[in-house]
Amino acid sequence: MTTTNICETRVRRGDPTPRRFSLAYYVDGVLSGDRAAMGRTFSVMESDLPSDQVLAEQILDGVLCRTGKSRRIGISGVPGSGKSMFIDALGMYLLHERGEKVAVLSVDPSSPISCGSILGDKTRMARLSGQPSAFIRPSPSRGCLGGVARHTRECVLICEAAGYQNVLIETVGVGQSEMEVSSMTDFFLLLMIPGAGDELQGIKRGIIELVDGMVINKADGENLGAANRARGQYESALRIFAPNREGWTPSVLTCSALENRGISEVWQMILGHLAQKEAGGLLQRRRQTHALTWMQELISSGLREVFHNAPAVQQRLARLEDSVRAGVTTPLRAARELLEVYRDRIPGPQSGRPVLRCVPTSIESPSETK
Ligand SMILES: Nc1nc2c(ncn2[C@@H]2O[C@H](COP(=O)(O)OP(=O)(O)OP(=O)(O)O)[C@@H](O)[C@H]2O)c(=O)[nH]1
Ligand SMILES: [Mg+2]
Repeated sequence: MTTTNICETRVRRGDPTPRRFSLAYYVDGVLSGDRAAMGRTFSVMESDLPSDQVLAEQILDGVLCRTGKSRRIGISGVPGSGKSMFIDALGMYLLHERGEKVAVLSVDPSSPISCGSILGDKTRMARLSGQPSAFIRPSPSRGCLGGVARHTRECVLICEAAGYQNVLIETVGVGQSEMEVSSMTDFFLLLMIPGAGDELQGIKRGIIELVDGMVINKADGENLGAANRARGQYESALRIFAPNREGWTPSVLTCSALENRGISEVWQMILGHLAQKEAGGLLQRRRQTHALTWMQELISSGLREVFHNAPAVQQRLARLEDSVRAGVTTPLRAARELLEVYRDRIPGPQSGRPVLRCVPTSIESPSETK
């Protein structure tokens, strides 16, 4: 990549000023698997700047024809179950035993307040992070619902376009994030640990129903017996809670990420599941559903943003919130008023012109109804 490709836009958002390159730099860089270009592309994807959002869309358009060919694997489990170490072991297996490239999108349990990203995961993937055919991107979860980074889906496409055959997504085990990760992956793997009680370790039934496969990690040393007992228990639980989903009953395996045992068996289970789904056309349908879910989510979040930015809404929102907090107005009425004031001020097919239908209440000032 020559410096002549470098442009052009320097976008300001306080300090430090993010440096931006030409669209061709990002597209060509991603398609050629240039790691620096990939990292920069992720920064564009994760940026809140409107100009970056336009650029991100253009980059995705530019690489779209090379996406969709990877295996997308979600890996979840209670904190400390060994997800990072398991990914480290699985990644090394894929690299060295199968000669395939691995991208890891790691969603850190970062604080919603600091919006920071802890560096722990790279150190817990010590072997993989040093490999030229592995790409690890810990993403700040930014405190968004469920903790899954907002732009993980875009990042998956970037990794695919860059030629990574396997994209592994580690998620924090906090309920909603499992739903999100399962809605963007071909296979959802749940990691458990032995000896944490006979029950399902606080894993909710809803999550069990998402599971395509389960692995009892840390099946080593004195944990071995407990791991095998847990395996039997989880097999029974899955037969009850997730029987024969899409023609597949999730298996339960044991492994030790620490000792590198059972990793290839887990991968064979994943491949078996994917092959079965592909043959029946289910994989394609699952991805189509995921793409539509993504579109719907973008529409929802876009509408929410437009709604909250509307001056008419902003004029009323704080007062109505106070009123709801004080118990003077019901959330139902407050939401209806805000939606009405928003809808009626936007010229649309029904209204044709902005009309205010909302009846002023005691909590509104006269100026708000103008
Ligand atoms: N004995 C044993 N310990 C393991 C194994 N895998 C991971 N550990 C240990 O378990 C601890 C947690 O491992 P991580 O890989 O960080 O777990 P995690 O699920 O990614 O943790 P969070 O990202 O914080 O939720 C570490 O101390 C690991 O050394 C294993 O197979 N056997
Ligand atoms: Mg981890």
